[in-house]
Amino acid sequence: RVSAHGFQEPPRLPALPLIGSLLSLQSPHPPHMLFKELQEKYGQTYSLVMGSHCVIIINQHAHAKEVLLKKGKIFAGRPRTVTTDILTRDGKDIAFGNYSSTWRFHRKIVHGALCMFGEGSASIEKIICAEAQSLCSILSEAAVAGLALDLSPELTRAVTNVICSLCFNSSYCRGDPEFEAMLHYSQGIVDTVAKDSLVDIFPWLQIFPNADLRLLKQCVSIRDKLLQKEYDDHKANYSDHVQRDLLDALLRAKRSAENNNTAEISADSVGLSDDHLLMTVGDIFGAGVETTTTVLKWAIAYLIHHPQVQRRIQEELDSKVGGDRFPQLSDRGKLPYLEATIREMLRIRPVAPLLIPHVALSDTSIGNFTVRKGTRVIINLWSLHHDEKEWKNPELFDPGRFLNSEGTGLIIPSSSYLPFGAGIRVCLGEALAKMEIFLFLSWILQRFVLSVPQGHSLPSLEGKFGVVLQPAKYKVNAMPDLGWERNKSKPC
Ligand code: HEM
Ligand code: PLO
Repeated sequence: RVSAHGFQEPPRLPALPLIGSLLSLQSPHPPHMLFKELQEKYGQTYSLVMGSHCVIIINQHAHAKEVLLKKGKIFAGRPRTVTTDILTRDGKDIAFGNYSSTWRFHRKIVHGALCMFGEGSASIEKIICAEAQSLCSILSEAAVAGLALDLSPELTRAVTNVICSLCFNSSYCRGDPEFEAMLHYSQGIVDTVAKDSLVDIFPWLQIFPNADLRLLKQCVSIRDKLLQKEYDDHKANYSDHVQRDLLDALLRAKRSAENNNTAEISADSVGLSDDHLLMTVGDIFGAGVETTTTVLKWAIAYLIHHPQVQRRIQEELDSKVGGDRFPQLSDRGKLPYLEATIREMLRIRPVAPLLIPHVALSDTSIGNFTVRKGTRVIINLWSLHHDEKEWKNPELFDPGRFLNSEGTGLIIPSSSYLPFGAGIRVCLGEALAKMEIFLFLSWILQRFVLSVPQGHSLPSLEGKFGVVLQPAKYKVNAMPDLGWERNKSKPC
């Protein structure tokens, strides 16, 4: 259908009454791959019906950028779904909360608090390095004992402690039962949340609502108890004169709203209720843990598959940092190959392959397609990052594609690259995540050679689809790097 202005409806997958497009979506592949395949038949941008909702799927960067950047404000909405409402007390957080003045206010406070610890700031670097140090000691112990290690719990603890410091000014020791509980509930949430919005289109995941919903509610209730405990402690020890962490920053905003407002405008009505504060800090904590840990697990899996890449990073570390000191943030500019490898990891296995769904807040258009208010828009980052027209051999893991022809400087060879999204809903933790990934990887690779333990197979590179794309479990052999041992004279 073409309108008088040349606008038309996007191609639509066949839809049946009630079940929408479900039948066309039966596939053994996860949604991001299926959506990529469907382009062949329906074009790069198409729509489907999901229950009573119209969903547009975008598989190309021009339309993705129109949604995220050019018309970012129009597409800044988020859908309400059963599972995210359970997680976030009906969207009282940042990531799953709809566009509103409360949402803008919370993003601003968090942004400010993260900047305070931000790039170049000594404190965040120190916190990450202390965790990297402790992670490396555990790797050393395992190496001495000749143990094959599942790195996941230790990586998660290191990353969790960084975000714990930022959010709550606290950290977990090895074997802390609260940490074990956190690992468990967080995985339960990742396994069940946002499947309604991203995935209730998919019949093979419709074992829902029973078991999944029960698990989600259980996990959320454990998480909420932990969050509440931190909240109560912080409230009890709050002082206007010291800001220890993000929770203090949120409490300060709440206090100042309470002090400045007249009786009619309460802190609650500007979105500074206890629920809002808890959900915001829960978001940052959850995102802070699950995303960075996932990237590090993918990174190590790929480095084991590609020992030549690992070697080249180690040579770069040897020559630019050496063995007399540990890597630091100011080395980032000197280590282009490591940076290129991190970029390539975020391309080939994007953490959030479908971002979080966006919603059109008014009638609008994408390219020549009309879009009605309320339409959900899914940006398929997987398609953007694996687009054959944009990337040579997109399935190939090749950090070199992010280097200039001399191999000395970094480039972004295609605009079809948005690992953190873009525009008004861009990731809030991009700078923090990049610092952590760089420091953890450089510390580990300065000292250890990672490989598959004898008798084990190479890690699977197939992701498990969910709100984050997680790698399967695997074991690693971490051998002290002889180069490091040789070079080391006085570790600081
Ligand atoms: C949103 C990627 C780490 C906090 C997002 C989105 C992506 C993303 C793709 C969705 C953008 C959209 O819907 O358009 C990543 C990647 C990470 C990472 C690849 C690690 C490498 C983090 C960290 C934090 C964080 C460490 C917390 C400190 C958030 C928040 C949002 C978000 C709060 C929601 C923003 C909003 O809806 O306004 N991230 N993220 N992320 N991220 Fe990250
Ligand atoms: C991860 C499990 C936690 O227990 C709760 C949580 C909160 C925020 C979510 C995060 C989970 C997954 C990754 C998300 C993040 C907000 C932004 C981030 C969705 C569900 C991304 C990558 O978009």
